[in-house]
Amino acid sequence: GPAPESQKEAQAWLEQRGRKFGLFIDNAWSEPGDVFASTNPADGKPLAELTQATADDVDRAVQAARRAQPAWAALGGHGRAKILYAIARLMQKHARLFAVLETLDNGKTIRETRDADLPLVARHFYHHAGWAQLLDEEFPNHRPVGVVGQIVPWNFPLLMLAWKIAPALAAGNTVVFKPAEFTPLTALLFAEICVQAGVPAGVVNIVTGDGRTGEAIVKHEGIDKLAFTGSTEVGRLIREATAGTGKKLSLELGGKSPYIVFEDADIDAAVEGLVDSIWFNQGQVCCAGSRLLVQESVEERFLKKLKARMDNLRLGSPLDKSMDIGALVDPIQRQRIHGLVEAARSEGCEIYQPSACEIPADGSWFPPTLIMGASTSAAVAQAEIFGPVLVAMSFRTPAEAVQLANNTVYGLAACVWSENISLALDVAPQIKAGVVWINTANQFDAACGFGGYKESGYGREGGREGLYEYLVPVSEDARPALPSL
Ligand code: TXE
Repeated sequence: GPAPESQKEAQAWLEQRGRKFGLFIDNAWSEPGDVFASTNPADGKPLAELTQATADDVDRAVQAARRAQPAWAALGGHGRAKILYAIARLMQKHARLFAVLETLDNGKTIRETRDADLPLVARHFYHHAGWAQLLDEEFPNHRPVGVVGQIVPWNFPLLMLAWKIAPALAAGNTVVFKPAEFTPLTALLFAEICVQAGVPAGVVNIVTGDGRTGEAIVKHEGIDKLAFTGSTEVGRLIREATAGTGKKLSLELGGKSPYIVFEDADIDAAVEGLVDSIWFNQGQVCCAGSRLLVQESVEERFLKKLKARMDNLRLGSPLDKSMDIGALVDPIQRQRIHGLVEAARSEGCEIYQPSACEIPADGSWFPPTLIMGASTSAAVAQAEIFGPVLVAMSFRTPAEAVQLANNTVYGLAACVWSENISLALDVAPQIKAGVVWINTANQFDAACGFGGYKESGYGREGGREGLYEYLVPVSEDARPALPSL
């Protein structure tokens, strides 16, 4: 597993704070109020108690953010960049502690938190430090939106925090941020990093709690913009709640992304890509390649190789660095996924799960699962399962592949596998998805805008596109006059 020191450090960090946390508002910690528990999903044991922030708490956070915003904007791009670079460096310095804490709180494997989440988090802060420096030059006719409310889910707690907070701060906004109730711990450790990095009081405020806290943020009149990542259902509620308020809004919601394999694909590479696409983070990924569309002529060969590869996936303690599959975030999710798989079974689908895959007695786990023979309208073919469950279907022609790929209310991501680059380049733009990967999967970079079409939401995160979400245009005459020579 990870060096025992990092595990000890994570436990010491929790112990030092009495495993009980208040809210981080105006660079100060409040006394814990009404608390709820966050558990380790790998063993079901409680990790810490967190404060359920009330509407009054949210109001204090918004007021602090409003007071801090003008000075934060006036600091200028270079001043803010210095602080964002400091955050990036501190995230790298404490990467192991963050990775262990994230794994404990979420259940995802240490291999992922250490090799994917943390490097991407640091990269995101470095990248946006760069943007802060370029802001005056590249966006001369824009100013910050003001105070931003940000609500994120539990699947990539720290990475979603970085995607939200880094561009908001770079553009001169201040934030009220709410982590998901299942995974609040790394956001609280991040609050301490902000203080160390010299983030002024009120610029970053972190309030914990469930949907009620989220609702208080959404409804607060002092919020100028909301950025949400989570379920399509809650995204819809937020859209309704903000209609007519003038609040700017971006939504990153669910997905049911197609993974298309043509007969001339490099089959071994496509199998490996699929393992990454659907079993990374136990399939709890908004852009997971959860619908395999494989050309009929290679279907049998592909599925045979896929099953053999599934047999080799190791499921177990997320802190053990040789594990491929960790725990699901919560037993509620396990129950939901189980229900969907059993419904498919009773409808006559064929279900494949590796026979040698042992499920630990405690915690919330689900084996890698392949469903075959589902109709295109079946729940498992249409609903976002958000678990380690792949639904396989076949097609005959490229046109049919495109039709099946687009047969979804979602439009977040897609993969196309073919050694015939003309075919791949012809098919890719016909798929209505925010990102289409060719002969690869799950490539993320801070410089590249990420987001969806249709019920996957709107707005982009990352790169130049993402910055527009945190800026508003100003008219020419609102710009400061040029000094006379
Ligand atoms: O999401 P929620 P949940 C999908 C996925 C998953 C399902 C449920 O299918 O199984 O959603 O997950 C806050 N006003 N995705 O219940 O409820 C909540 O506290 C304001 C896909 O965790 O959307 C949390 O911080 N905020 C997705 C955040 O919203 C509210 C990632 C997300 O929680 C609120 C997550 C309200 N009324 C889930 N109610 C993706 N595509 O990445 C809840 N929240």
